[in-house]
Amino acid sequence: MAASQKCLGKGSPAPGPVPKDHIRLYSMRFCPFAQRTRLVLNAKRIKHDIVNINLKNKPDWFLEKNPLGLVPTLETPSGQVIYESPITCEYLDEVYPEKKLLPSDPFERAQQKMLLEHFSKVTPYFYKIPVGKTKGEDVSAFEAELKEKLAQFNETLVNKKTKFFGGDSITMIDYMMLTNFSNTVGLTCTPQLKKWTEHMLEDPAVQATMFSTDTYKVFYKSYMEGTPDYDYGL
Ligand code: GSH
Repeated sequence: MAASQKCLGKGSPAPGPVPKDHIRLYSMRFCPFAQRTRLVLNAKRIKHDIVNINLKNKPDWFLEKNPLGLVPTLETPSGQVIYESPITCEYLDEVYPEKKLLPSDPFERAQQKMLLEHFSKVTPYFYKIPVGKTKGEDVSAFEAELKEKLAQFNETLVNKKTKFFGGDSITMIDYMMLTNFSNTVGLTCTPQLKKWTEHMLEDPAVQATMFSTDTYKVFYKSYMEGTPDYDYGL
């Protein structure tokens, strides 16, 4: 089940058919969007296999499955293809109904999706800040904007008075928002968000899909240098 295979690039033979009782995830080990799908697969204990893709040099057979050329992409044994991380996660939650991660109440579900829209405005900063720093640029304005947005998430948790964004146990929105915020800016001004991060790190699905801080550092260094080491640590 673990993502342990070396990535496949252009010219690699296409993997065989998806086994009958499995679902397949096309992934990249360090992709935060693919991690969402990996979290849901793990949390719901869904039988799956993982094919890692060399995103710098994508195989033609992968582009035929997902013309956007993005991971995560799911494939079922009958050849159905599903992509875009929130769509893959919702699909899995619907098709594998045990341990539902999305709330059954339509308003609560809508609230989670709205929160995800807010979070999606934040994700570019996780790229802009480290890239700017690598280039020696002044990123203080980006950092201030990110801090302001994180303060809003902190406020959401304060108002809800719950451990997680959907209540006192982990639900879909927590997996969608999983990020190591503290890598980008400190969390001293957002104590509830800091606690949320700590609770998240206790979750078995989170532990099963995360690498060590040092491993991420090495990967991101290679990524910033333009030669991402997708197989680092294998
Ligand atoms: N909106 C997509 C989602 O939520 O699934 C974003 C996925 C995404 O950007 N994945 C990156 C990717 O596949 C890897 S982290 N990049 C390949 C490319 O841009 O060509």
